[in-house]
Amino acid sequence: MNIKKVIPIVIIIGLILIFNFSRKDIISINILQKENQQIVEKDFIYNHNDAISFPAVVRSSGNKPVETEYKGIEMSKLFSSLDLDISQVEKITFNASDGYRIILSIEEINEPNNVYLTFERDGKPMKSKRQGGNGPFQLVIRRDPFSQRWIKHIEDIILE
Ligand SMILES: Nc1nc2c(c(=O)[nH]1)N[C@H]1C(S)=C(S)[C@@H](COP(=O)(O)O)O[C@H]1N2
Ligand SMILES: [Mo]
Repeated sequence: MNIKKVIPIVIIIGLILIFNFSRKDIISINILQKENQQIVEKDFIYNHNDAISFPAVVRSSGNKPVETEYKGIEMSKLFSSLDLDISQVEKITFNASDGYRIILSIEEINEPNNVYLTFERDGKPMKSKRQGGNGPFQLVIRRDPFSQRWIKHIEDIILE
């Protein structure tokens, strides 16, 4: 291959790399209830008045349990701040970008200090799956110590 053929290929590869690294994830969550859809932006969540920090033990496969600090909003408080009427809701489905899904009952969501939508771990915003993190948003169920239902990369929340 001569140099005149190689240069355009190198330029194209370079452009693809630049494009990929500069691409920003759109950070938001979709909340769906019947025919209504609400997009909750990251700024609303990051600056929420009810966000608190709490300790948790993270059990990730292949690793020792680690003590961490999560920051998040109690799910029931997030719903009230969004003016959602959850009086008729029985179950809440969480869908993640990797296809993982969990369903919680409204009773569990309403248990005090249990179910949190988290966005920060050890003082840093959680990274997306593409960037190798658990975020941007992860559910943390404090009374579920084995963390199978701590769904990472939440995309949609469906109220039924
Ligand atoms: N989106 C998503 N969340 C998830 C999972 C998953 O595969 N995808 N696995 C669950 C399980 S079984 C556990 S034990 C914890 C920790 O998973 P990890 O071992 O992949 O870190 O995350 C939970 N949340
Ligand atoms: Mo697991």
